[in-house]
Amino acid sequence: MVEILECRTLVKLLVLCHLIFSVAVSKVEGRIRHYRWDVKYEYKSPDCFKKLVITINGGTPGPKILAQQGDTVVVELKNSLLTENVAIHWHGIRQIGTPWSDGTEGVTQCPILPGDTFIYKFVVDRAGSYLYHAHYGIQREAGLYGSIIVSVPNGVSEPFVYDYDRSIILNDWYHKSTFEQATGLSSIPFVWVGEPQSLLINGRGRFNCSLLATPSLEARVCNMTNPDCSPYILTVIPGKTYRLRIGSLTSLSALSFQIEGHKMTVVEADGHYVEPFEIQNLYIYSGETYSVLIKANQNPSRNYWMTTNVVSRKPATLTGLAILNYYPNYPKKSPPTLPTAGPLWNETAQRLAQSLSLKAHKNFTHTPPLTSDKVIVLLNTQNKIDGVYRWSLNNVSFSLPHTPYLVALKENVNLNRIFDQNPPPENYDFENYDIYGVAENVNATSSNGIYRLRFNSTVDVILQNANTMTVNNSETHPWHLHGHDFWVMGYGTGKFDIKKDVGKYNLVNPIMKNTVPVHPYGWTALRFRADNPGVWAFHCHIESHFYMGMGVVFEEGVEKVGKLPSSVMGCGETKGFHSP
Ligand SMILES: *[C@@H]1O[C@H](CO)[C@@H](O)[C@H](O)[C@H]1NC(C)=O
Ligand SMILES: *[C@@H]1O[C@H](CO)[C@@H](O)[C@H](O)[C@H]1NC(C)=O
Ligand SMILES: *[C@@H]1O[C@H](CO)[C@@H](O)[C@H](O)[C@H]1NC(C)=O
Ligand SMILES: *[C@@H]1O[C@H](CO)[C@@H](O)[C@H](O)[C@H]1NC(C)=O
Ligand SMILES: *[C@@H]1O[C@H](CO)[C@@H](O)[C@H](O)[C@H]1NC(C)=O
Ligand SMILES: *[C@@H]1O[C@H](CO)[C@@H](O)[C@H](O)[C@H]1NC(C)=O
Ligand SMILES: *[C@@H]1O[C@H](CO)[C@@H](O)[C@H](O)[C@H]1NC(C)=O
Ligand SMILES: *[C@@H]1O[C@H](CO)[C@@H](O)[C@H](O)[C@H]1NC(C)=O
Ligand SMILES: [Cu+2]
Repeated sequence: MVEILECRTLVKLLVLCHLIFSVAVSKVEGRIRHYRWDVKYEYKSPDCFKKLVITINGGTPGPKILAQQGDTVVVELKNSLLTENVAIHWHGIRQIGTPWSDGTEGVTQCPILPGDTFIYKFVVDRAGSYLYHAHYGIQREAGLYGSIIVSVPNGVSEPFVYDYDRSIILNDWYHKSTFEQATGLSSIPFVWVGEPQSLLINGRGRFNCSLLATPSLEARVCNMTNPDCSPYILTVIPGKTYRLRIGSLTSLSALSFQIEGHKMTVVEADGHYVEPFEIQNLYIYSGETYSVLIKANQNPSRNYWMTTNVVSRKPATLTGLAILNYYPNYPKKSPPTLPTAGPLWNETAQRLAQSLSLKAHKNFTHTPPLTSDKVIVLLNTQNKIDGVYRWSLNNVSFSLPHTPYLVALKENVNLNRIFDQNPPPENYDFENYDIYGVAENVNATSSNGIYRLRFNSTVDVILQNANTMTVNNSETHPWHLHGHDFWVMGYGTGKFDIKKDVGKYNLVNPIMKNTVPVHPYGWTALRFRADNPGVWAFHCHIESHFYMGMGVVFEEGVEKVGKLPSSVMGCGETKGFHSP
């Protein structure tokens, strides 16, 4: 088989070579989707306020990856950030057989150095709506993200029909740099950046420049007529049905999304078909994707607001706005109404109800194993270590090693020098922990130990929420598992009861997902099969929370992993392994 790397050396023949390669393999294993990305800092004004953002080929969000099930995606990524490392995670792609392409710095690869070009190569093995984003420090917040759309194979139909397909990425946006924010998170005293300045819909938002201390002096920095921040406009043809693929990559916020005057029917979640249900507002957590169908069946002579607003935290951010426009009428005109107010931020019961409504489509149900081999309860708490604010699981706050686990474990280097060989606590006494109060002693410990799972065993993870270090406060955490989809076995409020709650699991039609929220003072139960050889992060998708230790790492079947490309090595204890 022709190797893509060989193609690369024939610079002049690249296109031809690529074509031959694509044709040669198209029958057997899908096409190659080749992308060349240049990642760099540029001045942009996504919400009218000019700041340094990370772009891919000049844009944020970056280019949309379009592929068909079975295709191989090749992304040749050049790090042109000059003074900053980078790594990109392909969120929702399981990386079966290519765990080194997961893009998780410290877990599956060394960071990509400034000036270096790194090649990600992986198969998109299941149709659906996915995302990609930076996975190094809190770099995602600088604007390094985009979407991946995988279509069904030719001749295969989906359990719903639509005329057009559009994608919408939601994000929250800060004016402070990632460096300033990260430094604040690890400072004594703790420096918190606060609520985001704006919400972005497809990379566009609107910050009210009059809110700056000296608006007239800052007019060149914050300019509300800058075309960068004109709202996203979705133009629809009257009578047609649209599939909106909606993803969220917020750094902090849980969101609600709604379209004035239009109901939405949920049909897909994280690449799995959903038993359809109709909603007025979609609750969406960072790292999740949904497809909803909307019918363009309203009065076409006016425009409608599409809005997104913060839920779960007391909002201090203006509603994000976009416009739904009926062809061929006034595309740029603001709707005649005031933007629809979303649901109240503290309607936790409604959000739990929507989580519970998500069931696998009856024709696409994957029955979960009826029992599990291992149960891991993870108590989610906010803590301090040596006076620094942290998040912990079972009183242990996660820290990344300097040498990626995958490389360390696969190359049999001296593991003791790389990470703590004790696994995280397996039988932590969460039952006697008061989840409603602030702990008397908020100190926790730190570790980079990992869970080593028996290959192909069935693992249950129960996420148990609790109070933070603030009285009467519990936050929503969206948990994301790399390398797998899991079955969502159940949600509950209060303390998980191992005796009673296991009996209430949905064994009939649980949805499979890769990201799921644990609601305030509640629990969420997941089940997955440890059948993907590799080392996989499982973490809260709030950028600052993972940075502050809210994650764990699972290893399974690492001995079955194929030969690692040397491009993932070169840092820490693997310096010597970096050979061309
Ligand atoms: C589900 O499967 C049944 C039986 O094969 C079929 O009749 C029905 O049309 C399918 N429903 C959808 C929505 O695909
Ligand atoms: C922007 O803020 C100013 C000052 O608070 C306020 O008077 C104005 O109405 C705001 N404009 C918008 C569009 O929200
Ligand atoms: C604001 O942006 C508009 C449109 O790009 C431009 O014409 C105007 O000069 C800008 N104002 C300032 C103060 O830079
Ligand atoms: C929700 O928050 C509002 C203030 O933002 C408050 O008035 C209301 O009582 C709260 N509702 C619940 C159910 O806590
Ligand atoms: C928590 O840790 C700090 C130092 O980081 C220490 O001063 C304090 O005594 C500890 N608290 C308890 C209750 O152990
Ligand atoms: C967490 O660990 C710290 C440090 O070892 C200890 O002082 C504290 O009591 C532990 N807290 C809980 C709730 O287990
Ligand atoms: C994994 O376990 C399942 C169910 O027990 C079994 O059907 C399958 O063959 C196993 N796969 C491997 C690779 O061991
Ligand atoms: C916390 O909640 C409890 C129970 O609802 C209430 O009695 C108490 O006053 C609240 N405390 C604060 C500081 O809000
Ligand atoms: Cu979190």
